[in-house]
Amino acid sequence: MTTPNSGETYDFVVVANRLPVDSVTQPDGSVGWRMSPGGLVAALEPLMKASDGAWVGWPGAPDVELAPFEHEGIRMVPIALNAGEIENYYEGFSNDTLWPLYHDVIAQPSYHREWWETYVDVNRRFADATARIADIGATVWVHDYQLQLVPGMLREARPDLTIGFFNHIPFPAYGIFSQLPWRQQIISGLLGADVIGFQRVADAGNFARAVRRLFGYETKGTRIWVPVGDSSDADTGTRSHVRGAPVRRVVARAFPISIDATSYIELAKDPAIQARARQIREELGNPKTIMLGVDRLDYTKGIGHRLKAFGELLADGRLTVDDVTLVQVASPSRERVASYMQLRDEIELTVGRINGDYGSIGHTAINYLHQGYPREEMVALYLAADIMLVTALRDGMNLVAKEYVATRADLGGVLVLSEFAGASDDLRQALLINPHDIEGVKDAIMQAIEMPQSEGRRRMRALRKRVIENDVVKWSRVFLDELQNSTTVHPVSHEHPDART
Ligand code: GDG
Repeated sequence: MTTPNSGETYDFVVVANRLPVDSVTQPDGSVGWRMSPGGLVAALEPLMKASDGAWVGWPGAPDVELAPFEHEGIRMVPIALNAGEIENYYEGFSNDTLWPLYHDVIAQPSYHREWWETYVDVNRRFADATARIADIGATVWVHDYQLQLVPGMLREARPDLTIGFFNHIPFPAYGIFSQLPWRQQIISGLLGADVIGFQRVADAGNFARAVRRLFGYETKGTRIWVPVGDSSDADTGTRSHVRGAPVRRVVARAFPISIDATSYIELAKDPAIQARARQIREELGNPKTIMLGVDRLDYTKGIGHRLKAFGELLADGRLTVDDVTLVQVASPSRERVASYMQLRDEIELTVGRINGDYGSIGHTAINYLHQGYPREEMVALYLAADIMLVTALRDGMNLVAKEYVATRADLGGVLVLSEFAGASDDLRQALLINPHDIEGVKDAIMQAIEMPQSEGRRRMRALRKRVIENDVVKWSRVFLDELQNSTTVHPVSHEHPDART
């Protein structure tokens, strides 16, 4: 067991790949920090400030060795990564092995033993840093697929901790997950947590099945009984179970993430942002219909499928560029990973072809923007768009869909939403589509364009109710309540799981 530092310790520790700050160079040349806006920060900031909280994460640039520092009331504990580690752990194993595997192999995952070794090393570094700063009996909340070994490593070093884990991306069916050469180690690592959160019920079910298939542990509903006497090895994933040994209850269930709805509602009320939305419409030539896509440029987002459907509607003459324009924000992402470079080429070729074939002087079919924008501009775009297209092929949740809905207090706008995005579990009043069914996507676009205003308003009202009632603050509260409950109400026992309800 590691003992916490005699100095700085914290009773609530968030562990995520990235710290919630970006570095900024000040006018005088010195480097400072700016909070990076995001739902997770919005949800956890009040909690971190209210408790004695710290955030462990990578500052986002290579070889940045920094002592812990305070920013806007949050203690930041930076983890340094060198260029080789970024290549193997982050761009390699996280984004070119786990990301495609967990998104149903839309792109081919690459399996490299040296990437895996660095993933183990970096996870160990995060776990060690956390073990040193967590107070006795502290609560630790680990986030996402980059850090799946951390719960197991932490439990071994610090059995006194209460450990939660949340997976922001899907968890694949066993038939796909089982491709992973290190599948046992990953499951073993995750089972170190007391509560393992997923976006969808189906993700939690896939995880429980992997546990049964790989370890034969008992699972019932959202509960998994993990023998405490098992010794696990992060490198090999082997586990040896002592019969009759006590069992530890782990909860694996869905906690669908959401957004900081209030901040979007507030931004949408801002007269300057409303004026900017009107200006965007004018700059686009006041078309009858503006369609919008906002995604990181990622192959999971189905941008190509969306473009294909729109291109065919123009080719069929069901739409013309005089009436409809598509604004596609594709924010730059993972630009050093080969599959992302190839995707960018494909998307840009398609955009160029559609614009060349169907555009006219003064009317561009697709306004393609390979840029990131401030949140105010995103909200202005949401306000300006008559139709929001979310056509993900696989997506843990998709926050863009929820942001669009929160923004539309005017009850305007229609959301077209892929059933393969976690958001579709909740947002049933959207026009739900299967993005692989191009005819279906085309019909949904036409239905959105032709939708009577009364129907659009009715649907938007229902969607907004869901998003406003289930915001990110509620998400974190429900997760942390489950976590507290898991350790206080159900301690380790010798009972056989079958004896429980
Ligand atoms: C992962 C999971 C899950 C995008 N471009 C700009 C910009 N964004 C913002 C959006 C939104 C966020 O980035 C993207 O969130 P998504 O949920 O849509 O997708 P991922 O990045 O893939 O997130 C996903 C999420 O984690 C949370 O658990 O929902 O399924 O894949 O907030 O607005 N923001 C600004 N400028 C941009 O150009 N300001």
